[in-house]
Amino acid sequence: MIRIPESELIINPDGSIFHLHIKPKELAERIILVGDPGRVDMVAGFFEQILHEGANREFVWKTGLFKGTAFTVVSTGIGTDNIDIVLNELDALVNIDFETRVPRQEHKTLKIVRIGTSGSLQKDLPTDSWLLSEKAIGFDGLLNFYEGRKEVCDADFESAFVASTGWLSSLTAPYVINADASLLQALNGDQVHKGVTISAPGFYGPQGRVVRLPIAMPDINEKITAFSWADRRVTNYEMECSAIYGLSALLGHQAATVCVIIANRLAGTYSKDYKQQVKLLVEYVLNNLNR
Ligand code: R1P
Repeated sequence: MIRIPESELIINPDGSIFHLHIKPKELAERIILVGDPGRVDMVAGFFEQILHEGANREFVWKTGLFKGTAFTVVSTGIGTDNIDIVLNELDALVNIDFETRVPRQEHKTLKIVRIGTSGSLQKDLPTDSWLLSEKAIGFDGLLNFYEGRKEVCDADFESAFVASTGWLSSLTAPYVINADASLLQALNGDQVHKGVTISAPGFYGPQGRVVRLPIAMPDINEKITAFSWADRRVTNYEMECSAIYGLSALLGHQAATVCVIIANRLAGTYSKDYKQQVKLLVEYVLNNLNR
């Protein structure tokens, strides 16, 4: 087995991983990811006991017990570049021996659920509803840096999407990837909409927002809303799901994303108080992952 050099996997002097500042024994198998560091305390508020906690930059985390089961909640900050750090470091914590710096013989699978906020691209997906992402479309290009991209992505869906939207060749080609089937089943429920989620590498231009700058594909959102392929339509925009699904598939972890819709891009509406819905969704996810 090849020893991973100090420069490639940085372990802090206290034995914690470089950015997350988590030590291997402090991580639970069930992981909740939130974007906003301020939401970590809200999630941990459901724990009856806090076992470990820490913070570095935008990565704030707590491990605790929810109805007797250990969960770790970690904030990722915004964007798929942060997800590259979070997913690789979470995986290293369980699948690399920090003493010898070699991958462990026995693979450990994490259950990772992102709870976020999102903008709807469909009229019948209103603000304050919940959306479980069955598939993600990455506009961000992160997965293209990894060798196994082709094996885990849905090439047919990608081709149909590129053709139907008239995707510009000057932009990074979108990648399409599924959520973990068992987590989708665990999180399924009457109150949960299902859909296909775009993760964009920005909030404004990359999500078709025009404030002062004109954008390269002015009619992109109309085309996305109208797109359908194999009975699937694209439902919403956020900024992390694609990389979470892609890296989880490559690293051998289970991942799903469920978001509260806080804006409807077609109707031009914005939720009056989405925070209550986020809290209800957190409780729903914790209970469903605890089964
Ligand atoms: C943009 O405002 C942020 O909000 C959404 C996007 O994915 C992006 O991270 O999700 P979170 O509320 O989970 O951060």
